[in-house]
Amino acid sequence: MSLDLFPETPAVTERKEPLAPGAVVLRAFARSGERTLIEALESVIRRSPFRCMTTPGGYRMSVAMTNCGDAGWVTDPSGYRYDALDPASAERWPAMPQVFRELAAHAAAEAGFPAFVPDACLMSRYEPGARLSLHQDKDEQDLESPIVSVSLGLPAVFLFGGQRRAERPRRVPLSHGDVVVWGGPARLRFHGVQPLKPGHHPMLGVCRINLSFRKVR
Ligand code: MD3
Ligand code: FE
Repeated sequence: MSLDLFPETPAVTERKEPLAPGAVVLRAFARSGERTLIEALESVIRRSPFRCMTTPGGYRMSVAMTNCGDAGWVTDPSGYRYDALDPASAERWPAMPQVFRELAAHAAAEAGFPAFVPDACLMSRYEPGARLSLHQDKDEQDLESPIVSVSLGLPAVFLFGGQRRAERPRRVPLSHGDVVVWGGPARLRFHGVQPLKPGHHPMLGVCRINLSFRKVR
């Protein structure tokens, strides 16, 4: 047996942390296969680049977004919706890479949601200062399915609120490779992301990327 003092791939310990009924954090779950995941992400954004969208209230979001899969979440001055076409290209969103689909299904199963087949993946890029204010995700027709979210790059503080906006949110730190599954009674809880702190990530540079997998139709 050899003693490897300097392994090329450091060992990562996956841990399952229940957050609330229906919500579980799978720490470091996306670390194995992270290179393939990032290559797939790069191929999607070559066809549908990140862009800052405008809210119905006329504000430009600080988070830049894009999508892959059969449907993509978009916002513009006329409202929020899921659309089969990327408004920037007038073409369909890039297909959801197989590694994305497999990671989402595997994480959902680990959290007690077998047979999760997402048809949309909203991809969000946070640069230092970018934030997401408290909101609910309820534009999806299928509220029985969970949402699986994958955090990559710089760490962020996730705000996990209650069923009502007024409930004070818990702060949940999320870092590179963490996956969260939100389903059942947690599905409609208010949530957001605190302004991203500056920093540099060895694989993704000066940003955090979140992939959120949904079943919208
Ligand atoms: C918690 N994105 O895109 S992960 C969003 O980290 C969004 O970029 C955050 O909220 C991010 O809408 C959070 C995804 C997420 C999605 C739905 C949820 C977290 C959730 C529903 C209930 C509770
Ligand atoms: Fe959300």
